[in-house]
Amino acid sequence: MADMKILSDAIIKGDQKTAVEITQAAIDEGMAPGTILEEGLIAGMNVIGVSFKANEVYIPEVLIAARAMKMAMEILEPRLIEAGVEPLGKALIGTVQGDLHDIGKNLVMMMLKGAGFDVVDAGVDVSAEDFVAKAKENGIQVVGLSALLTTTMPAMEKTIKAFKDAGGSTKVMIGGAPVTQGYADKIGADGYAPDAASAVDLAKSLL
Ligand code: B1M
Repeated sequence: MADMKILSDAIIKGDQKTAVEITQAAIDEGMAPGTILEEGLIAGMNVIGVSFKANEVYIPEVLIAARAMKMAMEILEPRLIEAGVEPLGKALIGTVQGDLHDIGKNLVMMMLKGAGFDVVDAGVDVSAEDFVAKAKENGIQVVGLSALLTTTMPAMEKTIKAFKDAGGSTKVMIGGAPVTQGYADKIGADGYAPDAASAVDLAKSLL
């Protein structure tokens, strides 16, 4: 019988081949897709998230684990849809207007996917209007704004204002190297996360 502990260990090690094999074996044995997701894939990514926060693993290990998860998800996703397994929530992530840095933003995206969120990638250099339009179009609950330049931080404030003006209940969280909790409080963000693993905890708390 496909062992979910071996699957979660394969994600932690970034062992794509084993992750895909065990996922396929579990599907073939008729295991519930939600169980494979929760007890295998998400369990593994959760360990990576905790270790990343504690500086026990670094960006390359997170990227390798996320890639293994992505490969396994490719075969599991159609089964999840068939089984009607609901994502944890819907998130939209992008880098604000004027800013082209996307490595941190992509990490946040991968960790959110790893935690079970349905994530829409808004890309880089995204205007306040585009964030609001994409959030509306996709029924987004949590928006994540990333900025790496001190000169683009004001675009976060502009985007938060655009969401407030548009009304609705979408929550906006922010992050990126120059961003601080104090800045988040000052511009009225719903939350700030210093790293990708904390962004997952924050997004969950904002749902
Ligand atoms: Co740029 N750059 N860059 N750059 N670049 C920095 C940011 C800089 C600090 C370098 C320096 O001068 N020491 C500096 C900014 C100075 C400042 O504003 N204070 C800088 C500059 C000035 C520039 C240009 C203006 C340079 C120029 O052209 N004169 C230019 C701007 C272009 C633009 O955006 N309009 C520019 C360009 C570039 C490249 C294109 C060459 C490249 C980006 C490639 C890419 O992203 N695809 C680049 C890079 C790579 C960097 C450095 C070296 C690395 C950034 C990075 O990816 N870090 C950076 C210097 C440095 O940090 N050492 C630098 C790794 C990444 C994982 O960390 O994004 O912080 P980070 O994400 C973290 C957290 O911040 C958090 O989670 C992640 C990890 O857990 N996080 C979030 C991020 N977003 C989050 C969102 C959340 C929550 C958490 O919620 C939603």
